Amino acid sequence: MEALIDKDQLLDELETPYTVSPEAIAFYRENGYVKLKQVLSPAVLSYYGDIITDLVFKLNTLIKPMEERTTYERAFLQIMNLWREDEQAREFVFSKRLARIATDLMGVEGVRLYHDQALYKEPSGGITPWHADQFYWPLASPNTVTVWIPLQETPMNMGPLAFAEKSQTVEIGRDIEISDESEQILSDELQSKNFAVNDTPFELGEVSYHAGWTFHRAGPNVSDKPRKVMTMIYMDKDQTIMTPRNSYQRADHAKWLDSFPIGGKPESELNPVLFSY
Ligand SMILES: O=C(O)CCC(=O)C(=O)O
Repeated sequence: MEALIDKDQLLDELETPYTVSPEAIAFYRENGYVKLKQVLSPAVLSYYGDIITDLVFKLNTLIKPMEERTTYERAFLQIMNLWREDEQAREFVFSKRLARIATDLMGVEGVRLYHDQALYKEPSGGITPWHADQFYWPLASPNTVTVWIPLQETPMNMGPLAFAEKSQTVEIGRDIEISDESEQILSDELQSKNFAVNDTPFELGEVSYHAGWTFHRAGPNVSDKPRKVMTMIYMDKDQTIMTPRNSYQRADHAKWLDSFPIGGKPESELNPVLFSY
């Protein structure tokens, strides 16, 4: 007999605070990322994971065979702002538990959503090349953070997310988009500067938070199952929009910030405050 799902209990979990230890906060601020265990229960991951997976396969338009894809296209199926598509996806994305952790790690008063995205690395999917996310965002301060939520246990053969520790503080490669070139240049740079890399599996329920300027990558998925991941990108609620520096930032300004005025806060309905003290 199938177990009955207590929806109120799932919703309650998404709202309930998770205590981030002072050590975890210090680790995040020093290293530009942190991995936290037992943030979400198997029940929440299974219930919302199914909803997210259905949306990914319904909305995905990338159906070319792997051999015909670019490196970026081989890395994952990327479906954005699921919260605008489905009421239950919105419940997950609007989790106060997850937004509060982002707030505590950055040490700000509250956070807004930049956007969410599901990142599904298919079986035989390739590497995610080294990159830093904030290259893509026209946001003035470095107070941005992404929560990376694997919807299943993620051993090394599925391509867990890996981080170059303390790399958020160095101004290398900040003008490089995700590509074979970024993988080559950044792995050489990061190695020559002796950055330690954390490349470890994720348990079920474990999530990571990484800062917008922290360099990260992921290996290929050589397993026979998709590596299903949901992410939310948060920004300090007092973040401001800056003049876009490249074509990606111009596109993001229109798409994710509703072209709100440069110099002001991103206060459009696309960027709700998800947690505030
Ligand atoms: O999931 C991946 O492979 C890459 C994730 C990533 O780059 C991100 O969430 O910023």
